[in-house]
Amino acid sequence: MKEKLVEIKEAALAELKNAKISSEVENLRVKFLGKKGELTSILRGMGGLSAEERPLIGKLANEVRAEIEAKLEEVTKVIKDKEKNEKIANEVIDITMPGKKNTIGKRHPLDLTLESMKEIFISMGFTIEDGPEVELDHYNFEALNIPKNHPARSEQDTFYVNDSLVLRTQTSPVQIRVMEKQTPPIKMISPGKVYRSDAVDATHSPIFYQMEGLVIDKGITFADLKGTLELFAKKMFGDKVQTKFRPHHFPFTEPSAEMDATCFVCQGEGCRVCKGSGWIELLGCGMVHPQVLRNCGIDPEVYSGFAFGFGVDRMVMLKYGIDDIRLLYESDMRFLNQF
Ligand code: 2U9
Repeated sequence: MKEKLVEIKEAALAELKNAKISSEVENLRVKFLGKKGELTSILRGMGGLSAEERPLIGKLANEVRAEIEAKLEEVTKVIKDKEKNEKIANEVIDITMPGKKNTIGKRHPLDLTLESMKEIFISMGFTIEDGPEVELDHYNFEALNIPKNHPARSEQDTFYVNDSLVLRTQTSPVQIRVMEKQTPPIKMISPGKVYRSDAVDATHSPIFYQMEGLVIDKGITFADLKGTLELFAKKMFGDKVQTKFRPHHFPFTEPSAEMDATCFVCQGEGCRVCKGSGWIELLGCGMVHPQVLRNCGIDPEVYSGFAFGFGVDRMVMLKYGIDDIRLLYESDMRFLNQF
């Protein structure tokens, strides 16, 4: 057994001397010192030794183990150092190589315009409200006083999910929902995506963005509507902008109007953008129809209010001189990089 132990020691030291990589060293550790290793199996056989032999062999076995462990440690350190130096040498960074360019995304022009419009209304004390894009027919049409035979309800204009659900065609349902649950005063805007079953062309997209506003309180008049929307136009397009109101018709407002602003390209002179008229149609507006107030449980004898709505895409197109709405939805980087 003594000879066997010396044999193991010599074999271990010789093999460790030839090891080149850390995995080899680990394999040798298992081979000689592991649970199923050569030294362990010798120690297991010590039961058959005499009482005199056992301490001598035990002592020798411990010395052999200690020597192999010391060699293992020494070889491991040398190999680890060598491997670390090789790794560092291979990882040298060539600072003369050209860098990799990171492409950074940009805000979409629709998002930029929406943000500046929201900021103007927030500065005037409006809250921003949100609502579902898949909407009940009741909120999208019925509560807004839009009659059953109105063309806006036809399948040519509206995407129907089923008989009572539509993709909202305007953000007005958000105002209805707010009026139902909140007693006036209400001073809110509802920006968001709307859907219409339009054929796509340069000025029509089945998805576009709207921003509507609603103010309800005691004693609100058309003068409040004019003051608010004129201030909005000046903050949005500059102090020189003038506005005018033309009578119009909407089922949900009475009286109703459209507001035009002097063209911000030619300041009213007449140009390509305003088609020579000097004016640009900006938005629709009016005093909230008493029936709409009643539909939401608000007494029109006590409260009155005004509402307005505009297409955000149209604003973006006017602001940046974009002549095709499709550009806003194609995600073409050559277009988007210009903002
Ligand atoms: C309630 C009461 C009244 C919202 C209004 C308009 C006029 C309007 C159009 C602009 C261009 C829609 O995107 S567009 O096609 N909107 O002209 N919208 S008044 O009136 C409301 C809304 C909610 C409860």
